[in-house]
Amino acid sequence: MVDFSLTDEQKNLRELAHDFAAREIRPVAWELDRDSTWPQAIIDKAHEVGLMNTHLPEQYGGPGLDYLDGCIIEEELSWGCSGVQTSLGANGLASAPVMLGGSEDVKREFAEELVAEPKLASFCLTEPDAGSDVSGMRTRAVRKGDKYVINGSKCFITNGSYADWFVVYAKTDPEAGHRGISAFLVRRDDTVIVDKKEDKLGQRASNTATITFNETEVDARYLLGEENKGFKLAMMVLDRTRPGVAAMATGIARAAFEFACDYSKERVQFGVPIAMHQAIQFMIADMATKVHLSRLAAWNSAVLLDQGKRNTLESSHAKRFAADSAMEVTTDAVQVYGGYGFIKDYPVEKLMRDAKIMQLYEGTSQIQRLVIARETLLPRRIEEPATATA
Ligand code: COS
Repeated sequence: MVDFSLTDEQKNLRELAHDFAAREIRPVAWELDRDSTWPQAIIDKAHEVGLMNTHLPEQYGGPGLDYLDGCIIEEELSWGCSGVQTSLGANGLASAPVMLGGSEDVKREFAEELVAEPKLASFCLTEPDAGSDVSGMRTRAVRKGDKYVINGSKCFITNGSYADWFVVYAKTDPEAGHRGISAFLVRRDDTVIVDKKEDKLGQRASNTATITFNETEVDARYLLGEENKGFKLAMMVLDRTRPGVAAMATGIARAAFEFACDYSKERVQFGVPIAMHQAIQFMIADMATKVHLSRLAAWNSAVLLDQGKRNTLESSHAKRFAADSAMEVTTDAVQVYGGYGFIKDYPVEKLMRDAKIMQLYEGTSQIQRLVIARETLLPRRIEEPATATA
């Protein structure tokens, strides 16, 4: 039976996340955006109330929430501010490859630390010359005895300046293309250098940095999954995190839609509130449809994961549609506000700037179309390693 109604537990979770967003995030969101301020106080509180590390399994001390629960939380927190949610949620992206490929001891060590304290972890895949083309990466990991030595630079790393742990993808067999990449869990030490904090268009409350690994030594037990199987691990991670990005995009779009509805009922032109004009009503109607369908697509791609099914196609549908919709809805919200929409005293221009990254990170909208086209035209059976538990 197909049933989109939430359980009482899920409704409570949504209420908890919404109250947190309304009380702790919304009131400071525009100020954090203006000054590009790191939201440490919010991170500490979110950790305290259990809104971080939600996918970490109960056996390692985590809350053990499922992917649909994650989407519900991510939409609400992004409704508050998606820059803050990106800071809160990046541990989910970094912990996915650990839960998929780490040994029992490594999973426990990593998860227990994140649960005990508001520590942060970053996912280091992208490089200056290897964005969409993951296998073009140049970072090298060379085995020396019971260690690997990593050299290279990663860019656009969320929480990079503050992370205690990094999941780093590196070439272990440079001649083998995507079959020569491995993933490692790396603790911050003085060989891990933060080169640059980016000054961004949107999501200015999140930290995005370039990180260089300079002769960084990693214990071989921190190899995640098998050597040279890191590309597949990265793809499996993105299948698991793209539903959450779609939910975040839904949260941004919903915020813009609500602002536009309220404003259209207040703003009077030609003697009536502009909501009385059909030109505005049709924009509001399209915005409502896009928010609704984005949420359904995000939930559908998450539920498949919760059922233990592969969701590559559905997560790309959801990420692509919700990201593009967030861009369209926020742009239309600015339009509903007219000239005021373009001014920073009004709330919607921030949302339009924030929405842009949804079409870029965790795979651009073009990469999602590539995946959708391949899954549609040439569907292939992908064997996932037996270690897959997350
Ligand atoms: N799950 C498991 N395995 C997968 C997979 C998935 N979703 N998608 C691909 N694979 C496997 C393939 O089966 C293939 O395996 P074999 O080595 O056994 O042949 C291998 O991975 C390579 O796949 P493919 O040929 O499709 O790789 P491409 O180099 O063409 O890259 C894209 C595919 C473009 C889809 C991929 O590189 C990608 O997603 N890029 C975007 C990266 C991204 O999102 N970056 C954002 C930074 S993270 S915040």
